[in-house]
Amino acid sequence: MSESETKPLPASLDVIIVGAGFGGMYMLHRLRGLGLSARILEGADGVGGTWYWNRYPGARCDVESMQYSFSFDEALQQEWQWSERFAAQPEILRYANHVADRFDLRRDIHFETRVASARFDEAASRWTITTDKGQVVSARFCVMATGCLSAARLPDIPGIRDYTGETYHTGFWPHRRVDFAGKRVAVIGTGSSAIQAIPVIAAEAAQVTVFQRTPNFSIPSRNAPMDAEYEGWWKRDYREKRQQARMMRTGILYALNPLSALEVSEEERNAEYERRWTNGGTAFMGAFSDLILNKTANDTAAEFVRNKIRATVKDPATAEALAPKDHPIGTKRICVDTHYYETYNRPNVRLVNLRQTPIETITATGIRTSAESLEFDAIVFATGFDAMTGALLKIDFEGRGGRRLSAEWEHGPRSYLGLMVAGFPNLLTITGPGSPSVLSNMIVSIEQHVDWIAGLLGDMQARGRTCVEATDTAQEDWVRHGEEVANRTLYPSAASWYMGANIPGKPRVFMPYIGGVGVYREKCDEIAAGGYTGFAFT
Ligand code: FAD
Ligand code: N01
Repeated sequence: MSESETKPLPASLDVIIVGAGFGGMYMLHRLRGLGLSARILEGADGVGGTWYWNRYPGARCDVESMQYSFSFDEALQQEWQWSERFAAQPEILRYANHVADRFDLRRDIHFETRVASARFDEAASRWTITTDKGQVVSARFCVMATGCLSAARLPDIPGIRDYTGETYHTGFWPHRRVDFAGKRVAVIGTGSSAIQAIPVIAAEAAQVTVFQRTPNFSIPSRNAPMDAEYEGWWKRDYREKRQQARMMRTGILYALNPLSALEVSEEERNAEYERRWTNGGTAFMGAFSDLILNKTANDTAAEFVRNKIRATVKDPATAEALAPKDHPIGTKRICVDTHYYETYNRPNVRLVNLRQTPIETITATGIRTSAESLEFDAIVFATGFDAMTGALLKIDFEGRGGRRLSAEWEHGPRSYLGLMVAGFPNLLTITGPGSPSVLSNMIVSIEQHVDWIAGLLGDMQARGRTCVEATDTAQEDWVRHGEEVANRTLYPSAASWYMGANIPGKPRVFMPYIGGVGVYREKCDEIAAGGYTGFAFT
């Protein structure tokens, strides 16, 4: 019998939190501090969210460990020691478990419990939440910490169910070690997950065949064991550095060059790209201030990376197929790798360019493209997520007057600040669409949202208020503002998951807020200081 089955779920609570990733865990901690009764409902049998599910070989963070960690507790951040510049999944999962233990969170988490529906009772101003096990709980507030990248997605490839070999999805990888030794492995997809997994799988398997529809830009991570001096530099004044990071565009403290790529000579420009390529990681995109604003500036960075790919991959046709030309660099989430392009020089690795020879069907024994039939022992689907809205829309939400979230978001998500949706009182979303979320160091954005929500609930407690709702006008203004800011950038020109473009039929709307983490924080703080403008209370 699991822990959750033995722990009764109270019939009535102040707050239900859905999800026990970093967002849900920190929310629980803050609510306890306010003296509110709260429980987390979590589908998995452990904490960690993303880092619980994504156990594929090579899974690793692309924000440096010193920054991809909680900042809310000085003792925690001083004591925890990361072993590498960019932490791998097992270490991040250990950290999540450490946080759960250190703050005694588990006693209020119900694992293996999925929320199926939530209905707002207007008379009582409370949510009635129903789980997949038929449990029903009433809560004043519902906080969704369901994650932006937690609804893993298998593609609609014909024959997918006919395949009789081993299948894996990077987003729900088995808990046991998967042995690829001596096997013929297909990998479908070339996003961040695939780019991390392919070099590791290729080092073990007999053969790896990568099925690529669209190439992505990837920057070497230059991962290395944690440098004690660097760790010391961070920890000496961790609080101050974290504060600086919070005000950055991406919530990551790194050097942003204020110059335009077009105001320096070609020599200087390439020297800056080279310096950042050598240093590794996503800071590459900070080389110049206009890379996501100006296509001509962006082209210089894109061509620099394409030339790196051409210089690394020995087979010219493979190199050209791997060199992205369909989107400006950075407008799809930039990838960070360890020897990704070099892997194509291995004799056991082959790239199939699906733009030339598309997959026709998956067969019982492998994959058939328009050109050939290939047999595999295993297929790895690195095909991504129904991002940002997927996990929320899996839950049947019924708000005020029978409003359904699925209907409200039929043409794309609409929210006020990515925190609340008009018509759904007392429902809060951590890193919801309309907030910086996936465009940031997500732990920074999670902490900011959790702190803001805790502030709101504390304020309501103090004033004896029981119900909060975003007004339609505030929501419309925020959605319009979000669109305007996005349209000033190159982002909407890419067929990315930020735009919902990876899911057939999903509305094409730029979902995160691109105004910047620091700017967004200031707006949220101003709104709170002004008595929560744009929110209606009863
Ligand atoms: P999650 O960690 O996604 O947790 C959500 C939890 O909610 C899950 O455990 C899920 O099971 C649960 N849940 C969802 N729906 C329900 C339901 N209906 N009922 C019950 N439980 C439910 N971000 C960065 O900033 N830097 C990185 O380097 C980075 N690397 C990443 C690598 C991978 C492979 C992926 C997939 C994402 C990465 N991210 C990264 C984004 C990452 O998702 C966030 O950094 C962060 O972990 C999100 O935490 P969360 O608590 O918001 O959501
Ligand atoms: O998913 P993706 P992901 N036939 O959507 C292909 C975070 N993350 O799991 O582009 C063939 O990026 C699809 O092709 P196309 C990070 O935010 C971070 O890799 O649609 N191919 C694409 O190549 C990231 O952005 C890290 O043409 C099909 C791939 O599958 C996000 O999670 C590591 C297909 C999906 O790529 C998602 O990354 C991992 C089909 N029918 C994840 N359907 C870090 O390094 C889909 N594809 C921190």
